[in-house]
Amino acid sequence: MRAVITLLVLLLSMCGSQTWSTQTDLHTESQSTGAAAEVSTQLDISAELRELRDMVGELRVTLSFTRDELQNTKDLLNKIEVENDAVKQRLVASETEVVNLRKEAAAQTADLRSVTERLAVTETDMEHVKKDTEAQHTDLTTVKTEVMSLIKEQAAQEAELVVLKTRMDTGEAQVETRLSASETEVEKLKMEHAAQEAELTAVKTRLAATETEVVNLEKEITEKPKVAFSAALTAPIEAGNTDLNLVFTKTITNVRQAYSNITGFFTAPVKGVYYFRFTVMDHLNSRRMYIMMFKNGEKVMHLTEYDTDGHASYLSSGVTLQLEVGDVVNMRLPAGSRLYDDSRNHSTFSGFLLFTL
Ligand SMILES: [Ca+2]
Repeated sequence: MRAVITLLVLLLSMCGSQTWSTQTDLHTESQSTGAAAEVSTQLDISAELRELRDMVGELRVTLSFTRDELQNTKDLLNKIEVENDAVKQRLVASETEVVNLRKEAAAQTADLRSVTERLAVTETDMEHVKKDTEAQHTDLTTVKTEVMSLIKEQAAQEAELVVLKTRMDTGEAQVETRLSASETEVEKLKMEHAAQEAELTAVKTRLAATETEVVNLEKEITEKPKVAFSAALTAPIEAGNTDLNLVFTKTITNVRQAYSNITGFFTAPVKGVYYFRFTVMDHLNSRRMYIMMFKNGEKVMHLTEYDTDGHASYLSSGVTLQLEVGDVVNMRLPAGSRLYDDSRNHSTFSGFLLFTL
């Protein structure tokens, strides 16, 4: 703005100076020539006036041009002012930014100090780490030596392992052979075991049957009537003119009391099959010995022996009889016959139940 005003003043002063200088020149020339040449002077003045008018016209054109230029300058100035305001705003923003940057710089400075301090600590730690690393390096060397030793040992162990594997493979082959043989034997034993189990089952079945039979037999024996007797004469006896009913008075055995040592009769207590036997003795010389057995009064047996030497001879026999309850059996001595006995039981009569019917 100041520059524009200065320019205007300069232009005006230039126009004034030209006018002044012209007037001055005119005054000076009029003094020099004097009034002598008044007509020519007036012509010169008119010429000069026209010249001045032309100059004024030129000045006016120049002024108009200057005005336009001034207006352009004003517009430029306004534009510059607008730009200046924008620049100011940017400047304010920049200043604010500068303030912020300063703050950040201060903060960064503080951080830098902190980092520096930490760096110092880190460097100290680094020294320690270096020392530790050196120590570890020494240890590492020791460990490497040990590792080399271990590698050698491992190689030796691997060689030994190969030997052991070979032995193990051989052993496995032998074991497999033996295992196969054992398995075959096991199969054979299993079959034998199965056969034995079957046999055992059969034996158990038979045993059970036998046990049942034993129980039944025991029951039968327990429940079976028990009849048995033996008796002896104890002394010599002789029949007269008639047959003599023999009474074996000395009872040796008499289960169920079916034999009577008073009558000499056996009386069947149950229906069944019985066995009877007898033995009689005498020592005769040229004489017959006789003995008879009767069932319900009917003769069952009649035996005889002719003796000549006077020494002991025996008649002995037995018979199986089927008897009903109440049937009787007894021994008789024919008339004129005799028998001998003493405490030694040379002459006896025995009988027992075989089974019931
Ligand atoms: Ca004899």
